[in-house]
Amino acid sequence: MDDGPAPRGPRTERWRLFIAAPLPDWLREEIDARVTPMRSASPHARWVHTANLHLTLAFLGDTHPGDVPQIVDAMRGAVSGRGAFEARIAGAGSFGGGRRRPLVAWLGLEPGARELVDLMRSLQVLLGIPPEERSRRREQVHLTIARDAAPDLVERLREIIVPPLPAWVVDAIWLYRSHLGSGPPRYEELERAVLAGGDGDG
Ligand code: 2AM
Repeated sequence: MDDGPAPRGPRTERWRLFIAAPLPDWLREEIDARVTPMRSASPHARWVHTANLHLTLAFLGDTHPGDVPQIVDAMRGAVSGRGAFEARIAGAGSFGGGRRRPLVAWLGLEPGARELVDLMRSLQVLLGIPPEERSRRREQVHLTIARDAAPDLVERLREIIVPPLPAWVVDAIWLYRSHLGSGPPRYEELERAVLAGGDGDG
């Protein structure tokens, strides 16, 4: 049966959404200062733009804008009863690295990883993400620094976090809309859910 042309207009509008814990400006700048010398040594890697450094908790992908209120409800449910917590960048690692899966180099977190995984799991349940989509990789709390990276870049990342970066307080999670274009993506802050005791201003 011919269903005719697909409906157009607002009903088919999709926003590329994700939920993440942001990093305070001073921390992004500090990471940038330490990573900058690495960029010129590895110009072929795709380096995450400093303004875009974040800790992803859930990637929602193309989503109908009308679903945003439910997503925000899930975020509020996930933070409910949870306090703001301390986090610090610690360790480095990678995903992929095979021919078909280019290496993603990231910095880890300790303390703060356990709390972020708890938040991730709550979000997955409240957002109705099916268990088969809850991969271990996504549960590895990570701050992506570069994609299409060379393997030695992970070693270099371990070196740049000596001396350690200062800790900060994670006090909110944000729903972001990602605008893709020719340059780095632009992340628009849509809504936030504040953890108990936080003001959400980073
Ligand atoms: P990550 O690099 O922190 O793992 C915004 O696009 C964020 O969503 C990215 O930084 C990435 O998180 C995650 N993301 C992007 N595309 C994705 C996909 N197809 N599947 C899962 N996560 C994705």
